[in-house]
Amino acid sequence: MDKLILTAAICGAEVTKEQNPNVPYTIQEVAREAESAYVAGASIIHLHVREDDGTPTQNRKRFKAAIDAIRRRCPDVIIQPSTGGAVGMTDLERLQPTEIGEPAIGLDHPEMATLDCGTCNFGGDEVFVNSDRTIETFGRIMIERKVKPEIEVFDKGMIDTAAKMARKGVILPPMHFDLVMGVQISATARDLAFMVHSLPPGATWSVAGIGRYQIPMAALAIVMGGHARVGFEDNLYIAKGILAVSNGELVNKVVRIAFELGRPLASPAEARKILNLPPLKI
Ligand code: KMH
Ligand code: ZN
Repeated sequence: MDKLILTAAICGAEVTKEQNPNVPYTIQEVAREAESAYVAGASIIHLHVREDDGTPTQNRKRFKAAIDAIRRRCPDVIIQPSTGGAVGMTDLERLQPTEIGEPAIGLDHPEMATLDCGTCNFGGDEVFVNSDRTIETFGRIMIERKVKPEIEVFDKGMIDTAAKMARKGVILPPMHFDLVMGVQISATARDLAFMVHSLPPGATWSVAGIGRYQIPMAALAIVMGGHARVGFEDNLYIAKGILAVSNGELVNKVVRIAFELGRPLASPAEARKILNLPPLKI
């Protein structure tokens, strides 16, 4: 079994300071939260950015400022911008973070970015739209820009869509998936096993359990040989009724479980190897 890669989704586009005052909006807050997760053991930061008032944005300058600030505090962490953005954004808006270089680590592109492989209901009237044409366009652009996709899937059909896109040559192997459990497909052990057994051969995977399922899903991934994503984007609580003080606190909880279960943690360099990313030249 590979060492455990922990991703911290530190901010998201939907959660607010009204729900948990520790949700980061400003660049300084984003960098603080990234550092808390990195110090606790996260090797990937899944990144959304906000305006100072909390409005989600995909503005490339705002992403660049956030990435530079994170990089100063976390020299070797893998930064994975979102191309999902927020519900209702256009494809062009969403793609902006793929245009940003990372000169501090000698790259003219981000190492990774998300690639959402289907449309999904987000509650109420909110629909997160990803047509086949969008997925194909994003896949092609990521190949052109040398950005490794983290393929986000919210149900089993999206895994099949990703496999179809791979057959078309717009997603390259080895594929890395993030299985989002508890938005569309239920966050149960049975459904997680079903998702994992539906992955294309050779794929790696992490799980993002939503809300109270975050830590139980991470625990399942630890024993199943997958990887795990935690953080405020998906869950704001460290225990029932108790708000988490930082993303680092959530990462630390999973690190403790992994230690007890005997699964060692991957460093960023080890995560790059597992994900088939080139090593850093710094
Ligand atoms: N905020 C959602 C609309 C991603 O980061 O790629 C999209 C999302 C997925 O969070
Ligand atoms: Zn996201």
